[in-house]
Amino acid sequence: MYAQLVTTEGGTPREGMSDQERAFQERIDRNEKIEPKEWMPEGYRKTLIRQIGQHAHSEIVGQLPEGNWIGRAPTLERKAILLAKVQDEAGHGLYLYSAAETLGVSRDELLEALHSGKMKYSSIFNYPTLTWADMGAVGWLVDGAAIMNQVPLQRTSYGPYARAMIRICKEESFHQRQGYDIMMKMCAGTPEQKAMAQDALNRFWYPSLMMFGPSDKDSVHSEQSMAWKIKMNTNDELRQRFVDQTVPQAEYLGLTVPDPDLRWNEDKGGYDFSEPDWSEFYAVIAGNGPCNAERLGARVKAWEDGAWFRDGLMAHADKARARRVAAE
Ligand code: BYC
Repeated sequence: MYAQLVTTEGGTPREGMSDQERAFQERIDRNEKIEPKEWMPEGYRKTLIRQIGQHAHSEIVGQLPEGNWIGRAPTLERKAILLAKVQDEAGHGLYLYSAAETLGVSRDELLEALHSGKMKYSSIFNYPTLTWADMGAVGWLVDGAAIMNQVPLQRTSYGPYARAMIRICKEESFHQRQGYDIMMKMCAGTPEQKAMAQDALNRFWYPSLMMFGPSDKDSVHSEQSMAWKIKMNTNDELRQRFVDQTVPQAEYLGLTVPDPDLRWNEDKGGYDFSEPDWSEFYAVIAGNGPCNAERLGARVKAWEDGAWFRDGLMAHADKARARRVAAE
């Protein structure tokens, strides 16, 4: 069932389009939003299910590396802020699963695909969070990269996805600021605290660059997804924007971006920088990153531990339905 839903078709050349497909593409070109019950090409629907589903999974798996620090936050205030952020990620997952459901896939099917490894989630969450400074780096860099990718998605062509993104982006900017605030505090602290902040930047820099996906020449889906306005920018465009925005922030903190080849390029009006190690990226998305097994194991356990609760809800819903039918 799931394979049928997510296998992305290899693109829709305009010249081979049916009248219906051409009319659809013209709506996209006019920036009209596509709504759930309207006709859409099968490939468009499947690409959206893949992307929105992966995005939803990233939100709920993304709770784990930070959830790891709630019990060890250094102050009550930091604990309350981190708790709120991690709860927000659960909310983002719910908006996105709901948006995916409007395309005809159930939440259970999506979760089953996550748990069986058929569906991906963002590579970044397969890296460990080793120190409190990692909470700063994750908020600053990971949420910063997420915002860079997600702000343009507020204009994506599928209505429910675009609308979910508006609220998510508002919350993500709070997340990014709380991360940067942790980094500022640590960089203004003792030499040991500043060294922890530098170490966190060193470990999270390249994995954050990988969040934008492979370089454009290797991106499988970008061309078709951009024609359908499911994606608004290429992976490399967003990665460049992220580097240009983040390097001055690192300088303000007095930290060094771990890239000896990082240089401002006057001609292009942006930084030249080293590419991530793409073999590491492909290993991580194939399931062989440092924490893949742990992350997936935690999600599967949460699903199994919650079975009694789902059963209870269903039993209640069945009883309520039976009472309604009896009363009619
Ligand atoms: N991780 O053709 P491409 C967050 C896969 S975190 C894993 O360029 P596409 C958050 C890709 O799926 C961010 N897999 O793909 C922050 C494809 O494989 P399949 C979540 C990746 O889809 C803080 C293959 O590589 N955000 O929100 O056009 C706390 C070829 O790539 C990754 C979103 O999901 C990766 N980094 O472009 C909590 C945003 N990159 O599927 C949560 C929406 C690529 O063919 N998604 N792959 O097997 C997107 O914008 C796009 O899906 C991507 C990839 C830019 C990520």
